[in-house]
Amino acid sequence: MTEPTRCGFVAVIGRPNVGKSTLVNALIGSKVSIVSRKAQTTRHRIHGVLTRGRDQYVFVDTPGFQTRHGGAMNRMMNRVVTRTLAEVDVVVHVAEAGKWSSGDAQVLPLLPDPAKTILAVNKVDALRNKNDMFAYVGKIMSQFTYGAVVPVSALRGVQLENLLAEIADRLPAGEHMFEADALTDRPVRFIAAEILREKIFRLVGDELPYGCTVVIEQWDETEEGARIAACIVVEREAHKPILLGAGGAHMKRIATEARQDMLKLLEKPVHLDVYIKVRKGWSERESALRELGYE
Ligand code: GDP
Ligand code: MG
Ligand code: K
Repeated sequence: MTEPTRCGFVAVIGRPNVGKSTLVNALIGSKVSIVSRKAQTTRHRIHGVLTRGRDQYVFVDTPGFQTRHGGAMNRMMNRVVTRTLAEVDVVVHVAEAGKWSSGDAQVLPLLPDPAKTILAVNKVDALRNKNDMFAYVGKIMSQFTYGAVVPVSALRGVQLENLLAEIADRLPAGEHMFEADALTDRPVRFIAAEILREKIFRLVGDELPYGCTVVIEQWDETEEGARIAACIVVEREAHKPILLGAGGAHMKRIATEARQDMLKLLEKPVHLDVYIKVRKGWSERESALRELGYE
């Protein structure tokens, strides 16, 4: 008799910049959700799917917690996180080796049943003294009793098999929800917008406040190529020159790099036009957020 298949949702949670996106990408083995140095670059739930033998893991890359800024954006993201954790089968709480802060502690009250919750201590490659790990994990375990603890390095691919094995142990028996080769349930248009947003954050993320989003306004695709028009929505007139850079150099680079990635994604020539629009105080108004596609 063959063993039944297993399939379940896996949420990856943790404060910004602990390496959640990097970890999901490393586990799936493909670049699905975006990665950047800047906090808050994953605003959407992204399902990355990994199918191996009888097991199918459907990853949900939750948005990071934003603690310093209030507002509608923050409340909405925390609601998304809470709802996500209630729905999933396994929760992977990602923390950074040797660096436990109030941002990490804020995650604890939201964690569900300890039995389905795994602590992944990421960035072990950056830890100078490996012995520090015991004290670090001990301190965390005194606050929440995780079902398992796995030290990993998402960047270097260390211990990822062990993490997958712990997750697999917690997957419920059931039919697979996705085709074996499915990578994400996000439409290609969404991924294209994420590509552009990643380029913006990488180039001007340090100067540009969080209130910036990308809307795909035109998408004409044929066998021969794609014509895409994207609009970058910023909160203030003053954000425009930051995005543009001297003589439009930033914008040019952002558009060029995004176009190259989109070309790889679609595997055909891409003509990309990028515009900037100012929409005052948009992150404070949930109605505006919904209009822009944040449900
Ligand atoms: P997220 O905000 O939790 O999704 O974090 P990201 O995946 O965007 O990663 C934040 C930063 O940490 C990026 O600069 C990553 O390259 C870096 N990072 C992620 N995983 C590791 C790791 O295992 N080791 C090291 N040294 N850096 C990592
Ligand atoms: Mg992320
Ligand atoms: K990030």
